[in-house]
Amino acid sequence: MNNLLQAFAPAALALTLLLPHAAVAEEAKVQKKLANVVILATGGTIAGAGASATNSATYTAAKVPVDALIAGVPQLKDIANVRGEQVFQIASESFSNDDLLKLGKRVAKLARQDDVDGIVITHGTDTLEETAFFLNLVEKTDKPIVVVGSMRPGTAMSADGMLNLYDAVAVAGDPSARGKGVLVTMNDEILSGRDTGKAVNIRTEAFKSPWGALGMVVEGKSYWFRLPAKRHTSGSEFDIEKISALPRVDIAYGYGNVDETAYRAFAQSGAKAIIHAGTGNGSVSSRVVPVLQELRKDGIQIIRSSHVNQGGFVLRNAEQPDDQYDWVVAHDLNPQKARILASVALTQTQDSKELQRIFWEY
Ligand code: DAS
Repeated sequence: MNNLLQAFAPAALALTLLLPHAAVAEEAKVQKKLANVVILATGGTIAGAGASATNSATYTAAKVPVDALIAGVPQLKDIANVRGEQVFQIASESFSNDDLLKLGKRVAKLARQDDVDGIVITHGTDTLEETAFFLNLVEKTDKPIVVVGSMRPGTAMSADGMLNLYDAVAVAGDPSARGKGVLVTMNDEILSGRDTGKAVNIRTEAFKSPWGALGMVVEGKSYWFRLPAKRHTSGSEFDIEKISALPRVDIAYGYGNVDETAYRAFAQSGAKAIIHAGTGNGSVSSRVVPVLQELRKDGIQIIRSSHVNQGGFVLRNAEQPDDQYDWVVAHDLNPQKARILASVALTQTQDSKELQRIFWEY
């Protein structure tokens, strides 16, 4: 018996030495701390439902509740501890300034919690770019905030919402996503909330940035290639906690045969600024220039942007004498993003030179 024991002793010894390590390694794998990610649901196509699997474009948005969205992607529990809140259940074309404030304040409260590592917002794609930019301006946190939508409802063949949501949770729980501003995950890409926009309304590859994606998500792993250059989140001078209302800012579209009607209507409705969504370089029809000069004299801020798709770029005193007229230019921001920035900036200043600084910096 002794010989038997002696023969196995070294192996037994090795086993006793190895087992704890193997067990610990297994234990560690099982116990690998998963990030705590909160999903704030607001509606949109990602929560949409159609009558059949062939209805990829005909469906009703904002039907599926957040817990069903989470249950629809069981793999989420492998990459994060996820819980959901239903903030709204609306199609995003119906978002209001009050909705932006309510959502922004909820995000800020969660971001302050030590048991929250990242936040995902499921959102309709129509105004997703506006909400993402708004949060980018006013959330004083470095924690990842990821806005995500889908172009097809979950009931359709090749629905894109499940993977978009999986990617969003993966990025929101990834420490490497900290400090990169508000992000958007769509179609495997990680886009900047500042400059991404919906460029196509009928394909899953719908969101573009004129300056390129920040990175990619592949099988739940983030790959980064560039960083935002403009001020955002914790580096922003704006704070959602200090904003109780967003001043009215409207957008008037420039086109051939345009006249003063829309601009005057917005002024009479109390707009504090009018975004001129101009042709080309933010150009202004000769029929409209005198009206904008008059409205400026009445105290309304005039901001020239461009409605060209994917990358308008408006410079001061090009096309119009902005210095002489005391107008502001929106730089590379499209009209709907210019509206968001103007509204946030007007909570802090009425000075057109300060507004122009803000448009250069954000
Ligand atoms: N109506 C669109 C919206 O809610 C649907 C979508 O694309 O999400 O923005």
